[in-house]
Amino acid sequence: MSVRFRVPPISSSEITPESVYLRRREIMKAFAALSVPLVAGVSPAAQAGISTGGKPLEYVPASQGTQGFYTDERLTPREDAASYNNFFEFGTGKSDPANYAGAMSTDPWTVEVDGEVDRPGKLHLEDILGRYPLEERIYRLRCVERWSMVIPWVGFPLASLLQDFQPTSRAKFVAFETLYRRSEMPGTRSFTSTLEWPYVEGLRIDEATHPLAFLAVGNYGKTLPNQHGAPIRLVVPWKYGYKSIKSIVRISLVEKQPPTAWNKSQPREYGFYSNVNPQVDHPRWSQQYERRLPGSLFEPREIPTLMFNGYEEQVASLYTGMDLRKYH
Ligand SMILES: Nc1nc2c(c(=O)[nH]1)N[C@H]1C(S)=C(S)[C@@H](COP(=O)(O)O)O[C@H]1N2
Ligand SMILES: [Mo]
Repeated sequence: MSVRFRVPPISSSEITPESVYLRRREIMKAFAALSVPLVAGVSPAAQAGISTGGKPLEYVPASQGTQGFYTDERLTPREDAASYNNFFEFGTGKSDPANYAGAMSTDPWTVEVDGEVDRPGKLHLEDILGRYPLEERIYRLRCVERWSMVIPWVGFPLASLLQDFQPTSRAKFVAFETLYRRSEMPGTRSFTSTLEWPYVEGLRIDEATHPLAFLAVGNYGKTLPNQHGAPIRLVVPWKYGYKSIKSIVRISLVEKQPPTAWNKSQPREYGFYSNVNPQVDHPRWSQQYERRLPGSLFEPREIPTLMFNGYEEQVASLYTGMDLRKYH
């Protein structure tokens, strides 16, 4: 695990100058309203006044370190990361979270830890911030829908929190649950989503305690904007994005494999493991390529998807002997 983790750098022809890029929907918008001027050098999301997060955090910055904690790929600009999200509690559209998640109140916030632990209990967000030293991790995150980003997260290893509650020997899996507050979450009141609420996710205990599994309380140096899952969300960089559950209120150590939101909704399409795997197609599309955001009509920035999202060296041993087609 001491070998420095590297990925091939994106060639300069793939890098779109800031002043040139326009995402598809921005172009559509520009056509729809030709009177709207586009200011060179400022992204459309920034012009639209998207909230990109709150208070500055103190943390150890990411360094060109080991074990996949760092990549020197170009960061996704924070305005783009904060305006193209999946957070179905606020709607199914990519801009719904940026538009509606502001209504979610995140203070006070409590995370309950229960189940197969010797010391069940609750942590208030302030306890969490006081207790766990914050560090930065620059991770790729790849959505099952084939877009990907590179985001500097601020947080701490999930393993540190789990350890404090002393899992028993029967704790084989970790189940996570998102806040479910209908009054603040229009997507949970709509009939267009097939998900059940609250949104739930799960990991096997050895996945959850792997050093790459991260609880983020911020990104780009500040507390999380709500659309990214404020005030605390999971980041599991070798799995498809939906495993990285947002706005967590409960973490339960359990003996049996827990249900997960997407698997319950469409079991044929979404398995429990959901490791990024270019060899295993989604039933409706290939997973071999991804589009690194921000892309544009002119430069889609399509790149090959890597096994375990490029974290193979770090995590492959978790799955030795498993048929990754069957356990997808
Ligand atoms: N509670 C909750 N968590 C969620 C989701 C969601 O709809 N609800 N969407 C997931 C999906 S599909 C993705 S791709 C990532 C997106 O994270 P980001 O918007 O911070 O990039 O969040 C994941 N976490
Ligand atoms: Mo996703």
